[in-house]
Amino acid sequence: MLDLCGVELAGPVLNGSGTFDAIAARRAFGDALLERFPFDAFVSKTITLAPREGNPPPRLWETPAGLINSIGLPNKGLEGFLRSDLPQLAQLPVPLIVSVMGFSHKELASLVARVSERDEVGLIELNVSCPNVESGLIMGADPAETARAVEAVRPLTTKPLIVKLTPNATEPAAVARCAQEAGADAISLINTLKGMALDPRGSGPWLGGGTGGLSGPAVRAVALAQVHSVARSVELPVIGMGGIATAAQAADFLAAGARCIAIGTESFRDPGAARRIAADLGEHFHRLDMHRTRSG
Ligand code: RRO
Repeated sequence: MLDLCGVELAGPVLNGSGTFDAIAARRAFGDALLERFPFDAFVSKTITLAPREGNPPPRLWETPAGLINSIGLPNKGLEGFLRSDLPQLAQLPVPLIVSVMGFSHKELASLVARVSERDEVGLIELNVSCPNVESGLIMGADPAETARAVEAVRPLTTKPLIVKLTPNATEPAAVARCAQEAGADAISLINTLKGMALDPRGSGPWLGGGTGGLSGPAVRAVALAQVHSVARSVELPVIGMGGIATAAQAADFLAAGARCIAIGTESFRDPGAARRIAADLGEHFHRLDMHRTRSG
């Protein structure tokens, strides 16, 4: 068993928020999904206070070894989530992490307070790093803004708060330190890197949202460097992700200091990826033991 902020997990493999639709997978695979659930904790797609349609299409662009998305947070809104999604996610056989994003402190406070009332929720992830919002501003790119957001919601819940960092920051470790001082319980990173593709038939943007967020193997080296730096800068547990597609790569993130790892884009290519990676991870533990012995 592994401890994540007082919540027991059977292993270190999570999903990246928004990269595995457990409700649709349950519809497709039935109870077989629950019997062989791929993750040790499940992170919901980010929810907002009001329902959102998301960005206009096209929403995806494939790059060499990566994917740019501009999904734009489509979701049922807080009340719709609590009414229809949460009861279904609560049936999953692993702890539940609900990802929330507010466009203001007031919105974030409502989200955290209401989600926190529900016993089905184990932890709350504050997504301060979505690249696909109309304003173009990423709150988590600024250490002081991040601290203010965490301070605003910390008194509202006793559940562990995970702060999801953006790689689009000058110094992610500085943001992580501010999140820690403001009362965060864990840090997750990376969200996607801001990217763009042009329409091959013209000179305008391909994506309906203009720009998007790059993920997949293309970002893995960036993610690994940031996880390594953040894990050395805070005492909090770190959930590392960014382009992990094999157990050896997952082990790299654990060796870099992550307590848990998350599988994102690889699950779109292979929905069985997380199970494969979890099963193969054991072969790499001797390397992690060596790392822990070396780093004391
Ligand atoms: O919905 C999205 O477009 C989205 C979100 Br909320 C996020 O956090 N990261 C991302 O790449 N896309």
